[in-house]
Amino acid sequence: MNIVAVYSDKVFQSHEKPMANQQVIPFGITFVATVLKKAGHNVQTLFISPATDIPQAIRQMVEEKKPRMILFTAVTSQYPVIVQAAREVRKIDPSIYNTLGGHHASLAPQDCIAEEAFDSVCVTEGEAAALEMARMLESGQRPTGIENLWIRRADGSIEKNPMARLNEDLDSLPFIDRDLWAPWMMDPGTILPIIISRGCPYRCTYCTNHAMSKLAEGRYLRFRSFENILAEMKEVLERWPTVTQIYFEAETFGANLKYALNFLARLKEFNATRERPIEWGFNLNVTKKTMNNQQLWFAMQEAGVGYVNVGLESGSERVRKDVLRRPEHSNEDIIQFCDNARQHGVDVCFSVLIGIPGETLEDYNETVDVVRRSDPAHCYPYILFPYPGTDMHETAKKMGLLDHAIDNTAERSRAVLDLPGFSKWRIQWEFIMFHWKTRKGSWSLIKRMVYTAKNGVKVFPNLFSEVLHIGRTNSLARFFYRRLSNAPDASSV
Ligand code: B12
Ligand code: SF4
Repeated sequence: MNIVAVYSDKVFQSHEKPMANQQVIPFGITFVATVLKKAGHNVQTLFISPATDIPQAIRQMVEEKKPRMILFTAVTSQYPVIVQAAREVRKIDPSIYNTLGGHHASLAPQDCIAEEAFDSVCVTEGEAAALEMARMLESGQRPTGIENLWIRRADGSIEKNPMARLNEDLDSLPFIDRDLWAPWMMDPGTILPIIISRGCPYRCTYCTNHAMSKLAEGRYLRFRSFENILAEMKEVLERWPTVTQIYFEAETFGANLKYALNFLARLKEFNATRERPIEWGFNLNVTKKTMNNQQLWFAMQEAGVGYVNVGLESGSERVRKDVLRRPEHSNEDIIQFCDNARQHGVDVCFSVLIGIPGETLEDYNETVDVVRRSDPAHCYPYILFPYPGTDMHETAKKMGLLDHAIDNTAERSRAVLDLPGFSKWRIQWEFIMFHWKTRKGSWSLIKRMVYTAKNGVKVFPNLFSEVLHIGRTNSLARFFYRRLSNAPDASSV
């Protein structure tokens, strides 16, 4: 059966090849598409960006690929785009079966199934549900009685099926089929991500994990075995021998320290067999288990870990503990963590939230101070966006911050909440001025200016994408950008 998987994003690299590299492959829908392909279906993809003429792209896709079923996925901010695409499909051929999955669908299924352009909505994991849907459609039946699915019946009523247990054996899943996105990708052979786990043991209020963990029975935090990951690594490196970096996607690598230490020892062995060692990257939380753990730092150095992504989120200990429910640590711990990383040759890349409900300008100034004192190699500021289904969304609602519709066109770079102690305009200003303030004394004036201008442009994602497009297609612009900012790549956002 012909099936098309549709994914959208607010940023594009160039009009012809909107996806930068494998780092932006959406794992969720790709797992679903891969199991369908392995079951013998003809699965193709469509990527939608702000440069896409949606009616025209959908018409062309329907005419050329003749799908019987379309898989849609969306984060909250992309949902309106995906709805528009699904409605276009309906207009052209109402017999095509539209199904939606992903985090927004899982956490707001009642809203999504109310949208008539979708025939069904998948809550949490979708591999088994999609296989069953495709089997029924292929045999001429209307999908019904499938676990994890909310299905619109012919009479318009909604069938809410029970939830399946989470898949606790991640090794049972196939390796994602990365070639599915090849037609849209600019640079598949430089850096690639490998997903090594699902779930997270923490319950941060602004993240979807605490909400997702309540939806289905079964162990929420699951890891793949190293053997299984190694087999995927070998396969992808054979396919793209030019790859120099592998990013292991796990919510937090240090969640299971025994697993992490064994993993690093195996990576060291792996790199020892290679002429050109691979640089590794992970997500890592600052916790009592990780921050001063010399065994862990030494193991990372030996394995060739180049960088770790760390969620600082706020420099206010009160905001971290009482508002964000972050794993507990002090600001001094973070500074020590960064020192440890430097000593072991590991770059730290912070992410920081600005405009958190309950945050004041004074709290935010503490963030600036902690970033300055920690001096991480990279630091990305994001403006908080409250996702439906999360505790943070409830807090924002109770504070009366969501009484108006919120703008989702520039998620995380455009201020959406007007806080009592931190106005919307001030949040926006601080986002733009982030590098200017935090890198005073550590970066050159010109580099601070380039990064400040870059954050200013990010407030307008279409403009930002057009700048990326010029940077990608014009070698002079690319040269100057690199010289001025000392940035690894124009695509790094
Ligand atoms: C890797 C990752 C990325 C990658 C890949 C993007 C992607 N869409 O996968 C990158 C770096 C590009 C990225 C970017 C962004 N991300 Co992100 N990302 C993640 C992360 C850490 C892992 C996602 C993942 O692979 N999970 C594992 C897979 C297997 O699970 P899954 O995605 O849930 O998929 C399963 C089911 O949902 C379902 N399913 C999914 N799609 C479909 C479709 C159909 C038809 C069916 C039947 C089933 C189905 O089946 C899948 C397999 O079982 C999650 C956090 C998390 N807990 O998952 C955040 C997360 C998904 N990201 C998030 C956000 C907000 C973003 C950005 C908007 C950030 C930004 N401002 O730039 C962008 C949006 C990109 C986009 N256009 O979607 C939020 C979404 C919250 C929300 N409710 O909207 C999350 C949940 C993190 C958070 N803060 O809570 N992200
Ligand atoms: S540690 Fe990270 S992934 Fe885990 S719940 Fe907190 S924000 Fe989400």
